[in-house]
Amino acid sequence: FPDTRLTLARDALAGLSVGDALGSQFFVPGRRPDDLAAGRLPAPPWEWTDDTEMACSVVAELAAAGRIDSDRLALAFAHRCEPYRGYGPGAVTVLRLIRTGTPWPVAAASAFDGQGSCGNGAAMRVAPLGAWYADSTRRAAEQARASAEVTHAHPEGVAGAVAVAVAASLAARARLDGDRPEPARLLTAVAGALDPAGEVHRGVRRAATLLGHPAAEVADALGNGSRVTAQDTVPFTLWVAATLLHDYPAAIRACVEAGGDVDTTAAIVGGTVAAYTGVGGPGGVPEDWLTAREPLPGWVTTPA
Ligand code: R7I
Ligand code: MG
Ligand code: MG
Repeated sequence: FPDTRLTLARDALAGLSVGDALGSQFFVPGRRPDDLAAGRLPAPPWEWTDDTEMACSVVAELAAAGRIDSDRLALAFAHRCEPYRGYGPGAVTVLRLIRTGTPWPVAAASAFDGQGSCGNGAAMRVAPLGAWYADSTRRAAEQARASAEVTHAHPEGVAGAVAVAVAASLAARARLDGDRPEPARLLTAVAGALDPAGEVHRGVRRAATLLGHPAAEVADALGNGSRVTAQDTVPFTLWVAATLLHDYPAAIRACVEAGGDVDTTAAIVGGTVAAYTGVGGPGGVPEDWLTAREPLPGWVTTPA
């Protein structure tokens, strides 16, 4: 199983990074979502952002240690952070504190006047971790929590990460089993892993009632990430992933058309869907999209 874990996580990372890099192209003024629908791709290279940089650290940590060691992950996030990659304002501060010696629990708890961050940054980087734990949604949820808490102390920020990791775990498991999971069952299983008092939980439950509705209406109802929080991002992304789990390009187009925090919705959806479809092949991450994406850092493609 160890080689399988790495393959699944790498495929999810490919889908996440292509989603992030292509999605962020639509922040450029004048880029129109219908160009993508018509098959007109932005000119390469598509540069990836903080979503990919942090996901690479998660995968590198899993490959090196076989699990999440929060202390090591905090240092990896802090030291590998290239500030121009578009990090959220809370994340910039938390990572600077960690870099200058503040223990991560103190740094993460200090964000947003002591509430901790409920940004979508813990969810955006976690799909490959879910794919790594294709054999256990329980383990995926527990390790997602450990990976989230390093920067996101707010319970909704953590819940967003748990939700995405459980979805990616189920997606990868379905791929191994040759199954095609029912969207409703997938969303119900994700909701079952979350605190029923939380907003992310409520959003995922609501997503399950909107299956079959037009994506634009669903984005309107659930949020498209424009507030950059887990609550406003994760329910819609899991609706897209559940609905289009077999079709990576269509899933990414749905994110681009919905607008909002497109690099991050496409990163979450891309990572989760690619855990199921893989790269190349029918419905998978297209090879020419992968080539157009800026190469990933050497430390994740060829680990020591
Ligand atoms: O969560 P985080 O790493 O941001 C990730 C996003 C993605 O879109 C990336 O592509 C990148 O662009 O940034 O960074 P944070 O700064 O911790 O959180 C992001 C945003 O969530 C903040 O700027 C706030 O708008 C919002 N937010 C909160 N608002 C009110 N109260 C996060 N926590 C709070 C809060 O407690
Ligand atoms: Mg980003
Ligand atoms: Mg973003």
